[in-house]
Amino acid sequence: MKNQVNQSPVVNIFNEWDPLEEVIVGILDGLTIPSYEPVMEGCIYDKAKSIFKTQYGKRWPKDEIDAAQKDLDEFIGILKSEGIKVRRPDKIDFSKPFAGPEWKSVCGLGAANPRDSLFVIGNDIIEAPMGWRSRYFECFAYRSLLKEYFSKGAGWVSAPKAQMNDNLYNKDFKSRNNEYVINNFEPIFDAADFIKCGRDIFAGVSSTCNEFGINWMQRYLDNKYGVGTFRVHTFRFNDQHPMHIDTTFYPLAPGKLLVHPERVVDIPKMFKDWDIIKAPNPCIPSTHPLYFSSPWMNLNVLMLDEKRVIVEKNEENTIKELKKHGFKPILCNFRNFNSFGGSFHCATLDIRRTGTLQSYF
Ligand code: DAV
Repeated sequence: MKNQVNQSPVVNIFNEWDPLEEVIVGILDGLTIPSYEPVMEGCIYDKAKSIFKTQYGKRWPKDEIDAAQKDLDEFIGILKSEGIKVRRPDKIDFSKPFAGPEWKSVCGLGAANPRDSLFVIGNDIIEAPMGWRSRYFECFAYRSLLKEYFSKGAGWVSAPKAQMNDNLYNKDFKSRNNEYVINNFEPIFDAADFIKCGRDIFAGVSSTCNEFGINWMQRYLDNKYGVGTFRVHTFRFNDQHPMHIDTTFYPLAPGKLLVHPERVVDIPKMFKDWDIIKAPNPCIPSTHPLYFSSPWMNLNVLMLDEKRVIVEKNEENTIKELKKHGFKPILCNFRNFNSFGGSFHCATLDIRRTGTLQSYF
């Protein structure tokens, strides 16, 4: 294979807000119900548990997937009309069983939420170890794209393969603030447990991300870019089902931080000069099915640049609040997609934004 390294990098990401040029958007094809596994005790809300315990290996209800697909098509249409290049994962059969030497998974999950599997920083793409056994091979859905980006000069690396045996999980775990179902047996993270803000990267300890995983990320970045180039900050939030930082703590633009009003109790001192935007309560009806998450999908917006932000069409309070802080919301229906674990930030993976590495503090 011929390696060509372009002058302008095909992969270029340093923050969440530089003008977006190319993005991967997840797919609903092949989305399968995984079976209940130890990590879910820390992530899944009680009312959603039974489907994983009884319906595993099956497809999600067709009418719900069809409705989510309609949302996704609308979202892709908006991105394209804003001039952004949209890329899609490979269609993989996630219904096949797989195993490690010490565990089995009856099937995979899907590739609806690329933000979880791959961490893009600078010109580099890092495959996450993943917090769920059922998601162990999820990054394979992106391998065609990864090979293409690699051939055009991007870095491509995988975090250490996790053993994911029973030693990783805390026995007698109970969902409480500051309790996590995983311990520090080995480095574990989902890519969405990190969020980027130039030289500063914020990580939330969660049931899919331990301190060992965060240390691995800091050490990797130190070795690759030099000590002090990136500063990974570790936070703990008040959340009984912590999973991923992007519904909790989200630097939207220079000087503007969006936070969950209850999970973030103390704003870190480094943000003393920033405009802190407390997310309003979500408007999603309590009857709407949410299989993987809390209703706080309203925080999970996508920045197209420092002003333009994609927001769920029905989240009127969030739309108002963002306008008040100088943003220009672009509205898109996404409720039905939300059922499957994420909103606009989760459903995408930024590949290229126009911009350079800077410090915002
Ligand atoms: O707030 O339930 C959902 C995960 C988003 N990737 C929450 C976290």
